[in-house]
Amino acid sequence: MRGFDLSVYLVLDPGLCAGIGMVETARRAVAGGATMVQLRDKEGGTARMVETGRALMAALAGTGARLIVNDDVAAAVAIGADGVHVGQGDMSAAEARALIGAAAILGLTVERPDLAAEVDPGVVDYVGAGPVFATPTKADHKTPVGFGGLAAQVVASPVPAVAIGGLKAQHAGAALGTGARGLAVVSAICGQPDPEAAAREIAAAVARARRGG
Ligand code: TZP
Ligand code: MG
Repeated sequence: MRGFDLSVYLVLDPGLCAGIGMVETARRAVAGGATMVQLRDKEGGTARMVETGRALMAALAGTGARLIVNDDVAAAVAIGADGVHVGQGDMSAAEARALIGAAAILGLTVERPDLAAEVDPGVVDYVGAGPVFATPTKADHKTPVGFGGLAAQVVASPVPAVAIGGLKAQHAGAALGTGARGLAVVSAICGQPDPEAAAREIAAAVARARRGG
């Protein structure tokens, strides 16, 4: 499997990134220290995903940041993305793994400790755990679990976890204190006046948290 670093995981949203666009947002965020980028476009359809995804691959080439595609495995394959992220209501992790191959990175959303405990580490590479806080970014998100609930999911998971849901740089200490490896964010970077600075602030907070302070 390709190596990956969950420290600063940017989830793109076409609406929130509308100003400078998803590709430019990702480029600037990675310049600021984002380590992973997820293309998440619920309305665009596969053709738009593939077009944007190819532009993202070009923008991220040589940076070391990984490109993950949300839900659309066919798009991920067409893009040649580094991996795929599926949720509980999507294609099963086993099915996604069969389609993307052994070398790709596979992420799975877990929303409860029992779902985290069911994860097969031979199939799934990382989990997205949360939502920590309520967020307007995802209208249908599950009941927020707070850092206590996050910890329960992280501890139950046999694979590394990235925390998600309303997170900002100031939450890095609490999130990493649960054992999570990083912060997944949308609005803390997308639509910010300076996405590079926003990513840099989160990266610095994660690095500080990892040092224990
Ligand atoms: N999954 C759970 S919460 C969420 C997703 C995709 C959205 C997080 O967005 P934000 O703006 O970082 O709160
Ligand atoms: Mg999904």
